[in-house]
Amino acid sequence: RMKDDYKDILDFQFDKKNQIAFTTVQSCVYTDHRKPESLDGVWGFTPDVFRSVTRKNLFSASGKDEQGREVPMDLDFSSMEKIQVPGCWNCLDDRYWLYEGEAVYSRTFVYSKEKEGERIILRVGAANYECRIWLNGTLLSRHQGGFTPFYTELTQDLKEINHIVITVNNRREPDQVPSMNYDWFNYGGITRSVELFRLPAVYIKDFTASLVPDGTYGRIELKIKLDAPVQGACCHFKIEELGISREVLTNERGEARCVVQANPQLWDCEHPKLYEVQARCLEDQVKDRVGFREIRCDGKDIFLNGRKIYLKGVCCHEESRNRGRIQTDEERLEILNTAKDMGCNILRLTHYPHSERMAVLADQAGMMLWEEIPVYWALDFENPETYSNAENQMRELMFRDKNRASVVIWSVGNENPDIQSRLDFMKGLLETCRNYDPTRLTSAACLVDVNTMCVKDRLAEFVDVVAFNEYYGWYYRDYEGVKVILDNTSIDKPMVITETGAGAKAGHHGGAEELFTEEHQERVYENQIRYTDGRIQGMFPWVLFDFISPIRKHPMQGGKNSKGLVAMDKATRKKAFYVMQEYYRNK
Ligand code: GCB
Repeated sequence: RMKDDYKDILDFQFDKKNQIAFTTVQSCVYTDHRKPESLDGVWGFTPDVFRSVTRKNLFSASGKDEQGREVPMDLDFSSMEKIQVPGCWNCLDDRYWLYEGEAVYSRTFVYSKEKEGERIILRVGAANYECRIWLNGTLLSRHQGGFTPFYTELTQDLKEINHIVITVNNRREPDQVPSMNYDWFNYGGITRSVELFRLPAVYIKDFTASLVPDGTYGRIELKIKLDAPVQGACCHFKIEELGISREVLTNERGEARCVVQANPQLWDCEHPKLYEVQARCLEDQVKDRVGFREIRCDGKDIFLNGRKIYLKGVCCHEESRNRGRIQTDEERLEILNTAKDMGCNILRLTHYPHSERMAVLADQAGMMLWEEIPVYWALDFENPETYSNAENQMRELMFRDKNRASVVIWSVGNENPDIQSRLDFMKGLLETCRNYDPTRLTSAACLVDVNTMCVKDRLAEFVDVVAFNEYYGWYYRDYEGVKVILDNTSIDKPMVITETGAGAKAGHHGGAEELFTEEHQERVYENQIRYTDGRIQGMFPWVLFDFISPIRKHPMQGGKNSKGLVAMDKATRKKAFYVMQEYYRNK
């Protein structure tokens, strides 16, 4: 036994050494028309506290372990418990509600080749938090970060009948992004779709269509990148509705780019006009529906297509009524409609990337989006691996949503301590955003100094829009605090309040000074409006819907953050909802 235990340790080290870098190795343009084959549905499932399934290689390709014994000995894949993908294991069974650790997913699929040279790429929409993928016994990839998609090429390891094993581990660790402590529920599992793409030998890996942000509203930039450095391939760009048809040859890096004169009807919240944009190159073709708009700041103001705007926002987590992180398009439309009905023009999708479907639907609905990564509260800012993980999550998010006109702000963090390592960390992220995407604004929820009562955060110098969270009337009972902060802060940039609010149990009534009543929440919002109106460029109440949070243990909260303007049923509107509705509708 001693020997076996020792062997386990060696296995584990072996496993560590063989971990594949977590940055996106493969990627491909993901749009509706690519028509992937879905691997969603029922998978085998088992929690694996000791990680024994992967450590002992229970699914080895030869069917034998290193000592020649038959495997699996301790597991029968065909009789595993069943789970739905996408899904959260926490909702599968009460036994798993608080499970944080590794779990194994398994299924088989049939592959039949359609064309010589074709390539098969697997896309996992999101798996929280660390994910490893084995195909027919071979470890192919590893990814960290619970909310962004990643790609793995399967071509080399495919057979006719294939066994795919995916491990997902949602154990919180100090060096992760987010780290140990946060105010939302740590749902585990494969939480978005798993799909297979059948692509030609050389395919279009990246595709961008955007308005050139030069204030003329008359130039569109179109770009593609092939996944191989093929030079001289003809790329045909087309936007039929605008009469645009252009052929460009790829350069030595396999990229083609052009800027065309155009006079598009611009995308905005009232007229969310989208155009079908196509690119064809070699044997591949991509299509997407894209809106063209310009967002920029000048001094203290924010302009959409040259028109000054006020951000009538609200924050929102990604959570369904009873399926954890998993939402349907109907539920997403319900969120967009509730926000629209409140008079909003922007949603802050906190505190991590929500499903790409939300951005697609927001494009169609005419709702601007603020998107962010979970650089939340304290992280291991000194750790270079933590940084590259955060940067990777940011890149994956930008790669995914860069053609969505609705997304106007990339936010790199929320309420992080103002220490030097954090400043360097954030400056790195902001530079990444600007270099990758000059067509959007950057922001972060900066810190308020409650002693000197002003926004005081070195990060403010580096973002386009200075955001801050404040809870005057709730964590600090003095309603006027926010006024004092605005009096004391002088920053020549747009300032927005990215969080403000108060807890209220839906249906609980009482005096306006009684905590957790709808009346108190109502009063908090009335005061917020009173003290901030005309002095800031946008506001995002915290939060549209109540949500589950393990740190909310007051009996009035019952395990939920109850600062929602609407209850968790997503239907019961609290009194404060109507205060914001009246304010936004008239603004
Ligand atoms: C915050 C956090 C948010 C919390 C909120 C609260 O500042 O950014 O994630 O949920 O406060 O309710 O305390």
